[in-house]
Amino acid sequence: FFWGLFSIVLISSCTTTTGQKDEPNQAATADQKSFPFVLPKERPNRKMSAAMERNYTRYMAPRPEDNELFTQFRYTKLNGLDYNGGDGTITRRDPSKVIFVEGKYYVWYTYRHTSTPPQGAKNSNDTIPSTDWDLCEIWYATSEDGFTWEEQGVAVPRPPKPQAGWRSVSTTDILVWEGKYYLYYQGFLETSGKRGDDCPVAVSYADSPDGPWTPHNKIVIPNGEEGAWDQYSIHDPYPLVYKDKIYLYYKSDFDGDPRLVRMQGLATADNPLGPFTKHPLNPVINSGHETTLFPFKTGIAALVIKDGNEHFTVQYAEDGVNFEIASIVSLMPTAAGPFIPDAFTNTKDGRGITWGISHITNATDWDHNHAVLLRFDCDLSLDVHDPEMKKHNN
Ligand code: AAL
Repeated sequence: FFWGLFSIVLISSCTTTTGQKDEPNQAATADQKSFPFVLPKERPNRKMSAAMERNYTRYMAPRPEDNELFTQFRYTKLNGLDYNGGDGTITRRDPSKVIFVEGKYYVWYTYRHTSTPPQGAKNSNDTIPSTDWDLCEIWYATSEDGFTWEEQGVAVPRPPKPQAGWRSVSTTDILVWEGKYYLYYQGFLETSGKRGDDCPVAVSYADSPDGPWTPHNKIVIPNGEEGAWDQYSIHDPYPLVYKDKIYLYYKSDFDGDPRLVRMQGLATADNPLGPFTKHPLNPVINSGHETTLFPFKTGIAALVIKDGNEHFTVQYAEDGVNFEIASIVSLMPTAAGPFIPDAFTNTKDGRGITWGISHITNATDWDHNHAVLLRFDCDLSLDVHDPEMKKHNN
């Protein structure tokens, strides 16, 4: 009886739906009508509730399936990287963007191999790390298919004291500019947890992605002046080439003041070694943790991950500066480093991304604290059928 009744209700509601679908909008009677079951792609010419109004104005399309900046993320374990049985002594985290050079993908990341897992700032010393990203080096791996990776070893070691990074170098990202390669990274001058996280950004460069890397030995993005939003740290440097310049986005975090949260800023330059000019409208994104962006159409799209009012959104700025929410998503890749075919081509027609490397962390107890790299796949590309993209899509 129940299923019979249910089918009658279903059939009659479908009939109503079909009936309503083709009806023209009549503003005069709109207020009395219920909203059509089939969501119109264009904003209907009728008075709408705040929620329905927002559905047409806030996102890139009223339905997620029509929104080019909506996706569901999928994850795959990587082959080839050893974690010592997950005992916390080896970590790989905060991967760079992935690049493709002469038949191989490359990724750089924060690497730690210590005799113990992190023990917190108080118990740390020259060999015991305080946090997962303390006492680290920048290592790299290559792959032919994006799933099986061969670790190649160190790219940027810790420089001697007192240079920026003597305590730890971490959270790197890659720029390719005029045929040369640049790795930007956080250079710790003290243990993380004892204000070491107040670190600036340093850079090393090379003629080949396999190195050797020459440290520039100068801070390339300094912390902001006293009282500035980025006074305490410049983290997660993330360079792209846009509008003939280097657009380097970064995170700062207001030193944990509970009234303020992590946000993202922009610094631009004509030369990879600087000087970088911080954008006068900084911060340009009001949320997010690790920094992940890519050229999209004429502008820049951002994965806004983890922190802030607008966490778990994909955002878009037509000018690379004024970001708006394009979609709300779930299960975002943490610290995502996408493969972006046009990251450095100065494109005015960004095509988006389909995969990359991210990390997951076990941060629940100090004894096993470490992070693991994994692959994410997504549909944030305008060209899933483009042969060039397909080649890299596997
Ligand atoms: C990360 C990044 C930066 C922070 C720490 C290590 O995920 O945001 O690199 O400093 O956490």
